[in-house]
Amino acid sequence: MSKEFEKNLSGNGKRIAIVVAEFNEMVTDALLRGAVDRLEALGVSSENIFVAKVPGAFEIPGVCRRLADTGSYDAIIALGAVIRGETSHYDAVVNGVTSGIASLASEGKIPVLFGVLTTDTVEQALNRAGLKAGNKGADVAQAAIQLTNLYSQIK
Ligand code: INI
Repeated sequence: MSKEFEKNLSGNGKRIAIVVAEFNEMVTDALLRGAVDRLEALGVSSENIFVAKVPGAFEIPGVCRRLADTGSYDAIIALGAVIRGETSHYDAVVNGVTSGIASLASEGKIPVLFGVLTTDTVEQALNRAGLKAGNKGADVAQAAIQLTNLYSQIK
């Protein structure tokens, strides 16, 4: 008979790092609040949530890698907002952060969650940071807990 790994959303005892970009802070603050609130709702204690602020989304992957290399965290959550209307180097920033996080996540050491909004307008970003279309920070926080519990079952 086949066996399925258990889906477990308990954050008890988990240590979670969050890397959040300050660029477009109105949006990223809302993502951060959404993430922290959801982690706490799932049982992560506030002393076990570690927040690193970086200037912009481009800086996120480097800090995520340093955090991953410590071996001290169960998951890392990357939060940012890259808005096309606000930047001429949108594609460069998006490509940098996306490929950096994707390569770290695919190493499979710990879950690395991609909570970087890429939108055409500030309004679209705000909507996805809690105004209308849910809060991406909360969604990726829950995904982080689900994945930490899956990773610990894979032996
Ligand atoms: N960083 C962002 O996080 N979002 C943006 O929309 C953005 N824009 O508009 O350019 C942005 N740029 C800064 C970039 O992430 C780096 O901090 C900067 O290039 C220094 O490396």
